[in-house]
Amino acid sequence: MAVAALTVVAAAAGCGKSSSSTGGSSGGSLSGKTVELITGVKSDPFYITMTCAAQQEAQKQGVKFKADGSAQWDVSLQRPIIDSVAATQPAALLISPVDTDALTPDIQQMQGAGTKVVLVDTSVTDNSVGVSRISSDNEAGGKTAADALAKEMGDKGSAIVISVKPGVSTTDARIKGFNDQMKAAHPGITLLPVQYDNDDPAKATSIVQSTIAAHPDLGGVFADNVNTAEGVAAGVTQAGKKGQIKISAFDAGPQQVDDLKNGTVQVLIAQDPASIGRQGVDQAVAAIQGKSVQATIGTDLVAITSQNLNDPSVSKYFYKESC
Ligand code: T6T
Repeated sequence: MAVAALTVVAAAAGCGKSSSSTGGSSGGSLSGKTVELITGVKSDPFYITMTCAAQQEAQKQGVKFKADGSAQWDVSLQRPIIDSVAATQPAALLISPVDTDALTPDIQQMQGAGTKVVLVDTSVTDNSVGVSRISSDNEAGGKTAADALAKEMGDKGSAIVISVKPGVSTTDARIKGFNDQMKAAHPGITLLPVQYDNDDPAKATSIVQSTIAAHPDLGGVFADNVNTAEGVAAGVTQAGKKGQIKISAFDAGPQQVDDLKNGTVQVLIAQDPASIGRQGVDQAVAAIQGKSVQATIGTDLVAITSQNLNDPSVSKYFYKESC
């Protein structure tokens, strides 16, 4: 598949589906109302980019804004943040839950107390949670990553997916999209079992090294998010396999973009976290005012390679490390 086509396919996935419902009955003015954002991991450039845009939008809309997130991708670290935010009874909560089920009761309790909940990026399986859900089409992104990686691998050799943890809506969908597409369209590639790194780059590096030792025909890795991709790139480089073992990765953090520029990584599937944050605030504000909200919103995905990374319409998707 040509690079230009890749970009179009992935961007088309961002069209998403949307439907409307009413934001509830609390209604009224925005004066003194607070919108809180709780992200998956505070230091992750994806979430920093989302937070910066949400903060700007909140200012524009005239609501107070606060943001927090845990130091690591961990239910036991995110739960106390949710519970302490619940005690302040914000008008709205934007949240990226780090698990599809474990935090549902905590979020539901806030929702029951009147806070308008908007799920940003990740979601939960219980459909009664949240007035709106905003994310990339992660399954479509995984499919695009599979086609790009298979092309780089010449449709042969072994490939592995390295992901964060099971039970994360976004990364689970990426794995599904990737594996389904590999099986359907690239039968020459042997898919190894998925491995998980707990969002720890050092663990991703060691998984790559042990996989290379166990499978000398390893030709490609799909790295499922920012930290995983950073660790995978380091592992491939340290093994002396830069450029030989191909990498397709989700996201476009600063280190990932450097790794694309220096030839360690071949394709990045960038999301649009700024749009997720901005639209999250807009939906929260609509819900606070009792106006109509969109139940689901899909945001853009763009495939970035060495051939298009200098194009401003592509580089605008690079993530930030500060506002
Ligand atoms: O890939 C993003 C996000 O979409 C995912 O839910 C968790 O990881 C990231 O934050 C990137 O590290």
